[in-house]
Amino acid sequence: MRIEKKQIESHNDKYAKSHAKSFEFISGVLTDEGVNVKKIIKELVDYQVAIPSWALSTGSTRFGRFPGKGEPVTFEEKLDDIGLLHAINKSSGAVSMHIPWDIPKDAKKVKKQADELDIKFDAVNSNTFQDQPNQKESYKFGSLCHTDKSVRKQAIEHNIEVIEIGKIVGSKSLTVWLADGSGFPGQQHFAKAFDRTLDSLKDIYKHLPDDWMIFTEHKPFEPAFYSTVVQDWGSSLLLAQKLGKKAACLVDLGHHLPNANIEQIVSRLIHENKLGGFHFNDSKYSDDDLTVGSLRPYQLFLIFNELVDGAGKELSKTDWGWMIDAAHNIKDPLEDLLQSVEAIKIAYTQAMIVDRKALEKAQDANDTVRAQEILQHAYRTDIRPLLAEARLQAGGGLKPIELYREADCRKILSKERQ
Ligand code: PSV
Ligand code: MN
Repeated sequence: MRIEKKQIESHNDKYAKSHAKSFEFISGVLTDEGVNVKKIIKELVDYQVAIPSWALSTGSTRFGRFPGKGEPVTFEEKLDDIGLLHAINKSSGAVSMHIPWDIPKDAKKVKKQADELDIKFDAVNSNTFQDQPNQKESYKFGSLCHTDKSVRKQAIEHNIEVIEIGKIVGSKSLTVWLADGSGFPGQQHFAKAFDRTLDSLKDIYKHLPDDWMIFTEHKPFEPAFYSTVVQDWGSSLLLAQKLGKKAACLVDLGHHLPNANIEQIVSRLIHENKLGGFHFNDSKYSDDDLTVGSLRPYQLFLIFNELVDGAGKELSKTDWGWMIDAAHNIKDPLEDLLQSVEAIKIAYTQAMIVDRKALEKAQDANDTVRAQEILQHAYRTDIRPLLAEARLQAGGGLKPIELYREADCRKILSKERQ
């Protein structure tokens, strides 16, 4: 399904008056505060968030799956869904592929389809956490860390194949998340498992094109419930430092033990020039993979506050990767993704309006109260009309979820994919 320009325009006409009123109001307020509204709008038009190909259909818990209607099956259909999202919000112009879940039948053809939909290829993800049919060796006891050389070799070759597919579609980074670890004390020698992982990654690194990055993604537990080889940002940083300048760390917001100060981790990685990218999601317990910003929007804002501070330029101009990694068990996945992208851009915009000079002054003077006031003032400012204005200027819809529903997208997709 493709949404027509006319549909978007008539949707925008309906809300034009109320949008103009709220946009004018907040622009005036921010301008008075010294914010360059035009610059922010331009950045909001440029800043894109990659949609994971694996999040376009209903996910599952281990207790069941309740699939929705009209969900994509082939990678081509998944791309079409991202194209639909991007037409609506003009902010989802990238896809993150997971191999072999997404081996495109014809990579060149898929690249053409993506170009037509104005979609770029963000990081490609390898998968050595599951055995595939006809696979020679099993990953039951790990992949890149495995004690058996032939298993490691198979996992290395898989990553190299993923790079090759990524090269055809124009991707520039490889994300490696490993389930490698152990289920019980004594099962695995921590140091040896780490060394084997590093050696395997070194082999993959050798095949990385010069303009590519490899991202190591940490996670404290699951599926390994006693130890995980790359369990935290410390191990991830060690690997990235030992691999070289084409390696950096990927931060998945759900991959931290409860109450971890993620914004401080982000700051530290930026400081060491080792931040690679993000997997955005939200959670109450651990890796819940919920809609971004649905539970801890203030934390998300604080993370973006560090990003804006550390980048020293527009985030769209950095080479950091911006991806969502979520699962949708209850909601329509496309509506959920529209909400996630919106939440990311809200947090980013709030971070852009922080009075950074005043914050620095307050920090230097140990004025804790002032510092908190400055951050919370930005966080509590309703900047949503700026996002709507950016979408309007880019040719998207003023109210993404409303537009998606008005255009009956899910019903049409269900009919098309019966
Ligand atoms: C693992 O939990 C993870 O966050 C990795 O990024 C995987 O690639 C992804 O989820 C799979 O859904
Ligand atoms: Mn992830």
